[in-house]
Amino acid sequence: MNNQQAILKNFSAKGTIVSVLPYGSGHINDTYKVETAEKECFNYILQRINHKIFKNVPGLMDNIDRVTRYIRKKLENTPGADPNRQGLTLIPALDGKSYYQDQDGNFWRMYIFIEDNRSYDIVDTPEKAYEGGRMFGKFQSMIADLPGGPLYETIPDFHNIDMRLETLRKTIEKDPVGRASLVTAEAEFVFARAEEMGTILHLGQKGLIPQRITHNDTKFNNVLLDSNDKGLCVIDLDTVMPGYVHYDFGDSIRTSTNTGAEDDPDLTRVEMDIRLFEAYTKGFLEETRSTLTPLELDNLALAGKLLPYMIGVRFLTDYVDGDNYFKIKHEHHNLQRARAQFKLLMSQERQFGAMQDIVRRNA
Ligand code: ADP
Ligand code: GN1
Ligand code: MG
Repeated sequence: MNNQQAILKNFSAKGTIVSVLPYGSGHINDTYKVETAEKECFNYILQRINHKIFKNVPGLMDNIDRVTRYIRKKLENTPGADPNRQGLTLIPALDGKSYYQDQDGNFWRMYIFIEDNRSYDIVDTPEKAYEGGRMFGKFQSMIADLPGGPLYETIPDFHNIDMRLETLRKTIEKDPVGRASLVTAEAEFVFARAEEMGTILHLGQKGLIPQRITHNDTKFNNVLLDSNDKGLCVIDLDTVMPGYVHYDFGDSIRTSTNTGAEDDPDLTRVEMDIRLFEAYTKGFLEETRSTLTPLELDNLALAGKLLPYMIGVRFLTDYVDGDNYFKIKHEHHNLQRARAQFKLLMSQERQFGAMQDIVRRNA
């Protein structure tokens, strides 16, 4: 807490700090909730940005600064909107920058804490799934006309499945911590599906589907709902950059339709609930369908399968590599996560016809 207290002195936040406590369940950054004594002052989120993963933090923060300012401007011009709750608000450092770098080279940022929010790791009703779909769809349409040129690519090839598979292949070959023999069945599962899973990337590479500004981390806990479970704010903007609509749709399907946890040790709990798929799709397409091309729409259901596959590949790679990327809670956590993602994919494969029908009905 002392270190964080010293860091906080470098930001222009108002109020007397009473506590700084670890917060949330993100796998990448270190997040703290900062509480202030005065009723009239905001509480805050303080984050140490993972600069091992994000190699150019000033570039990343410039993206976030541009996106949050643009959304704020739109909200300020929307009657009845609340810009401090419906968008993220950065608190500048004392030198005016959007982040502070400490003596050890760590990068920190601060946001206004959005009060009375609900953040869900598992979605249990179609109403919540619908709200998430609406919010991520709206986010995409809100920043579609962002001025000032393309956003900086904070992690190059983030959703390039060919590259992810190549990394898995090489990591298994190198076998740095002697785990390769433990993942033979999972690797076989992965490589048997490689061709189908390359479809969206290859359409993009041929210029047949457009690059848009996408969020790229639309896990359901990256949208905050309000105390009535209505959509409030899209958060976690580290990977907002150019991408295909499929990545945003698919990652939300991965997390909003799973009846189990992302890392469920009990695979019998992991299934795709088709009612949740329908509700999310309805919300997402209500906000985006007028801008999507027929080919984008034709491949949305496939995107629902692609993201569990791709994140499963990433968890598996990190496991074989010795857990250098995702935060883990126990020794075989990344393998457990990968298995849960592949179980979800199998459930989707059984229901793929219904997924395609739902997209068609809502397109
Ligand atoms: P990570 O990249 O590690 O997932 P996030 O930016 O998603 O980091 O933050 C982690 C968690 O902190 C979120 O899931 C959410 O619960 C909470 N959080 C982040 N920003 C805010 C905010 N401005 N107001 C309230 N809660 C927030
Ligand atoms: C990470 O930051 P967080 O926890 O919202 C990861 C996503 C994965 C997700 C899996 C920058 O998201 O890509 O889908 O974990 N973020 C990054 O839960 O790699
Ligand atoms: Mg997050």
